[in-house]
Amino acid sequence: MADESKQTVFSGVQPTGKITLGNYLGAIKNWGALQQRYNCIYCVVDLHSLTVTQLPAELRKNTLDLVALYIACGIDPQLSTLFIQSHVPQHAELCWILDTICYVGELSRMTQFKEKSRKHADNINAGLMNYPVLMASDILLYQTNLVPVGKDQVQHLELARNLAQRFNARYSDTFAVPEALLSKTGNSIKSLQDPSAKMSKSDPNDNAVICLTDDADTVVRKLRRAVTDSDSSFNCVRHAADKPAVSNLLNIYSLTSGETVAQAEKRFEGKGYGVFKQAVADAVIAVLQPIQARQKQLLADKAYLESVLKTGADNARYIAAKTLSKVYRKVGLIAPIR
Ligand code: ATP
Ligand code: LTN
Repeated sequence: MADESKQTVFSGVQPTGKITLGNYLGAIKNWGALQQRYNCIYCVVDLHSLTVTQLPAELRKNTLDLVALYIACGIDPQLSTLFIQSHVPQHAELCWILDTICYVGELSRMTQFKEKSRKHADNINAGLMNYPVLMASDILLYQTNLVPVGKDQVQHLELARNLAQRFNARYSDTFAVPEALLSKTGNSIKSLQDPSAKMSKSDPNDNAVICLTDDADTVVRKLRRAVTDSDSSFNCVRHAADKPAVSNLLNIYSLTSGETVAQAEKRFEGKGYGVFKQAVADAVIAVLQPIQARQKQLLADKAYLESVLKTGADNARYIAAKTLSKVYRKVGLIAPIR
């Protein structure tokens, strides 16, 4: 059960497509380290993924794969609450209440909504627009203080903060007001083909993205093909604003090898991009291989995964129900007759 003296951390990833190195370095990698200090709640946000078209069988597989991946990446179900969003009905229920205090204008201004509307022009559904309200519900149900995410989620988190403050002002103090927790160098890993775009699961160009499931040969090939910067200091491995592609590779190297960027710049001085890219590949492979092996092992043990998910959802439901009944009472709904 939750230790009341600790602050609460909540985060989630959608079980859509292949999880990328960006998802790992920007979010999941940082979750494990928080488990001792905080009450951590980690969720596979399957309801969010329905905002774009999914094949049901694929969604089911991706959801379980992601549960196993969380554990393989260091989430310890003994220390953290790990569950699937749709197993806790309070997420969708709070979402309805928060919908009624959220303005359409706030949602239509969201960068992710605009981008996804462009990408999925044939399916601009109401859920796509409402997506950040469901995310606010995820966070606010657990009285969350800190949300470890990548930079692209800061705008959504700002909305969650606004909704919490708006509800608190209107109905008296109910929700904790959460803050984003950003990784210093990993909060925005870029595409290997275009350093002005983030590395994204839904990028149609396979070479732009390293997936956590990629084997060693694939990682080497993708990094060999990664673009570098066409500046006068060709073949110079330096972290600088005018070298966004090399800086991105340096960030990836630093986060996977454990060396600082400065140490890496020194190591690759005068060595050229070929040697550097091979070293980045080696560091990435050394991180991915044990994760892949552990994930495979976990997926072979369905009974264990199911027991983790049952305990996680029971625990989450208990906390979520407390917050939701408070919310229902404050807005004037009559409590069910028992
Ligand atoms: P999509 O491409 O479908 O938008 P995504 O790759 O952004 O998906 P999400 O499930 O939306 O994946 O994101 C999960 C977590 O990973 C979030 O905390 C998000 O901020 C983080 N994240 C995603 N991409 C990156 C990236 N390139 N660098 C750092 N963090 C990232
Ligand atoms: N919108 C997030 C996924 C997400 C999330 C959350 C992250 C849904 N609910 C709650 C943190 C906290 C994304 O990464 N696209």
